[in-house]
Amino acid sequence: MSYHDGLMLRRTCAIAAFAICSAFMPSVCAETGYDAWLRYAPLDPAAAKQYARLPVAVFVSSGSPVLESAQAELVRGVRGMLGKTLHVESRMPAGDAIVLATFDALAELGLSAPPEPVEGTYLLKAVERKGSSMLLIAGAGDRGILYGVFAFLRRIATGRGIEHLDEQESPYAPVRWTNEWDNLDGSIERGYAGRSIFFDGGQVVPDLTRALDYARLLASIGINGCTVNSVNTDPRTLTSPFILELARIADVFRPWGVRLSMAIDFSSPKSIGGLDTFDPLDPQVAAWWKQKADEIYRAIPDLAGFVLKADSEGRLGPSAYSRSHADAANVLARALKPHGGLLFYRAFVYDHHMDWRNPKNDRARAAYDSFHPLDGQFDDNVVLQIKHGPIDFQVREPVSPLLGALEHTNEAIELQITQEYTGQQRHLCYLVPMWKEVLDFDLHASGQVTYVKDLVSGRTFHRPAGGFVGVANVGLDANWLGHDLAMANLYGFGRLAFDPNLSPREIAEEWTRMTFGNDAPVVETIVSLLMESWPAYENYTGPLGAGTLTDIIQAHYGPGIESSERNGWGQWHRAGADGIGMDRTVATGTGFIGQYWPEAARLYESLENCPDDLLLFMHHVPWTHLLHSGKTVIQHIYDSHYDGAARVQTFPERWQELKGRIDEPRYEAVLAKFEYQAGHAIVWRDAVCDWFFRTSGIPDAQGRVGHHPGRVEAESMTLDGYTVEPVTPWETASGGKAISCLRPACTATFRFEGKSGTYDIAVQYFDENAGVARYKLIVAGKMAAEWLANDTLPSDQPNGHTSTRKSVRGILLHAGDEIRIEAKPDAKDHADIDYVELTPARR
Ligand code: GCW
Repeated sequence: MSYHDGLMLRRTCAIAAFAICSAFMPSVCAETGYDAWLRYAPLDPAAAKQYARLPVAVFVSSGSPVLESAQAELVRGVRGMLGKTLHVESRMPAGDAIVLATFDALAELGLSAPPEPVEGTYLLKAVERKGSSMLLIAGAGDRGILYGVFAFLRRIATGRGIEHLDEQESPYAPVRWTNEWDNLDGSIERGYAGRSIFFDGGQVVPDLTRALDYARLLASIGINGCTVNSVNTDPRTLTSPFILELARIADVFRPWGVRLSMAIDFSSPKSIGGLDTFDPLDPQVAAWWKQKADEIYRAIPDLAGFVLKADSEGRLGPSAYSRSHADAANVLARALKPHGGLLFYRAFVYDHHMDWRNPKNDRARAAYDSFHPLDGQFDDNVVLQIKHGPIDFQVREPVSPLLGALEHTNEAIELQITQEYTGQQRHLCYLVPMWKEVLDFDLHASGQVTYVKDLVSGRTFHRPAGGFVGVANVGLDANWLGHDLAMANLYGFGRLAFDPNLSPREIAEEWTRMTFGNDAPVVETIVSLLMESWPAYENYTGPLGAGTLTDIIQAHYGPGIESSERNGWGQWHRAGADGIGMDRTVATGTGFIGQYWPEAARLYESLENCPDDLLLFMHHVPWTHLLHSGKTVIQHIYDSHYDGAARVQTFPERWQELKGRIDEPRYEAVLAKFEYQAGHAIVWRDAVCDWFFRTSGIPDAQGRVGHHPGRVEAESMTLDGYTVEPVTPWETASGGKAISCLRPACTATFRFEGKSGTYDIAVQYFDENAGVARYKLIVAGKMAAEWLANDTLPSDQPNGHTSTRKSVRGILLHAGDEIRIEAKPDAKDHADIDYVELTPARR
């Protein structure tokens, strides 16, 4: 569905919802996901009752674009959920009222403000005043009021009372930003939900409605900054005409209290500025940056700052002139300083041409080795932006030791909302529990209790700036992230950045209630699916801290176990005949563990202490090494992959229990995603288990690996037109082979030889991004299913990215029945098939 179709549908729905829902019937009206958690769907009458005494008069003590948004949002939310129209009064009403006021204005109302509140703090309070009830939504600054309004509406949407309301919240840290990796041509690096909402064809898009609506979503969870262009930025970003275009985005962000920031290219003084150098210590270069910053602030007076990726993955940086990262950061920070801007310097700096033969080389060391020696050399408006783990957003990593190694430098933690290594929004993977573990980790900096959340927020070392950055990469898909349930990650990022003491379950529940309503089975099911999803994903994709065993060179999506070895990218797991894991100990390994403060290092240095889930990140061990769990490493790998895949087989069935309780379009869309995920988890399971079996030579004690009852390999069928081809990498096809149709049409046939009964039939085929092949499944002469291979998976070859399962359930089979697949290839999609699997019907 296009954006405009989505909007139309949303509007139709809104009108219909009003007609039907004015009678306060539970709404299962068609939705696109566009409204995300801000749907304001009508509450059922019983739940609405507790808000019956909500005043209808609203008074706002002053005016500003942010306050206008706050007031309009309040009216919109109350009207949607309670069917009540609020009246905005220009003077303080004599009777009951909802009052929106800054803390500064509270004295005029005879009320006292909290002492020294940080910007964005809000207070919700029920006050009796001169015999009338006043519901106060007060805040430190206009943003505080806006956040207060959203918090108030959240209470109503989740059915919490407002009787004796007295809630005060302050944002945990000043920096709560998203980064978007959007390119000026409209593509998005590691974006999985369509094209950019900001750019197209080298320009800012003419209609910025989508950007405005995004800012509203961000504001509702307390996000106050957004970098709109990719850190792999185009130098044209800083040209004068483009700055004026960016100013249009800043204009639509502003009413929601979201400040624009931009990623910049370090070589700009030379590439677009006409200088013959970009040496940060050259006075001409400093002057160029200063004049550029002045020009930008004339167009965007509230620009939040710059983000810089330098000397990383081919980006130019200070090393070109043998200057330090501090030299580079400071020249920019000084240009921003007079305007109050921040310079985010990314610590994601490593050598991607490292010699893999040297066992002492270690990419995980890079950020600490590059930046720890510079602590104290960065200006006060520089923030080091540090990925949460030392490698790169893997399904499991230890906390980056650099986060605990900077006492005199501002820092922000970079988390990834877009699921680059965690299923790319085709798999459900609720990341909030992972982030929470990271934020609650005690790095023991200076021997003290120092949780990551306190280090990054600047609380530990009393830093003036710091906080949380989430790489979001929303796109033009109507539901923003491609998978309706993936929005729990965007929501959860904002909620944790505002209050990292919230629990992942609380966040999941709050998000579910707002996104799908308060129906108990809906809430229970969705919360449990969310909570199970990261452990399940970890189980079927990556064992014991070895990383996500994905193809790390290309798509970062399907299995590609050996792709991390024998190259310079440094994501090595070093699996071989003798065992697996990176030895990062101080005693015999790369010394990475020595980058932690001693109390944290002690957790990892010895095999006895090292937690199982990070064992292979820290140690190289034999396949038969016994884990704390009592299992051998190899048996754990087999078991966890079978467990993880089995867990997600339950997802579609559990979702189906919600039919009729969720609007049809979102119900169907999520069901399709779950069906796909269940199939792809089996691809993962088999690829990983087969590869580790071949490498270790140790069979599965439970006899599952390599034995697949009911599976008929395509290469063993009677083929007409099809030819047998090897698949690369071999482990991504059952038996390493598939059949490929190089003629206009082909068939593959076999006879069912099992016991008569009802079966589920799974056809494992490859849906390449090179054409749209057609398939027919014919059982005993009758059409059982017909489908197109028209997904847009990230490869044009048969492999772990494209291997896809078509499941046809409840087919009656008699011994001797013929099962035939008829296929028509299209362009370079050769209608490849891996196998067919028959299992006694499950549902
Ligand atoms: O994980 C890698 C991604 C790159 C990304 C880089 C980074 C924007 O694969 O696409 O580039 O990280 O964070 O800079």
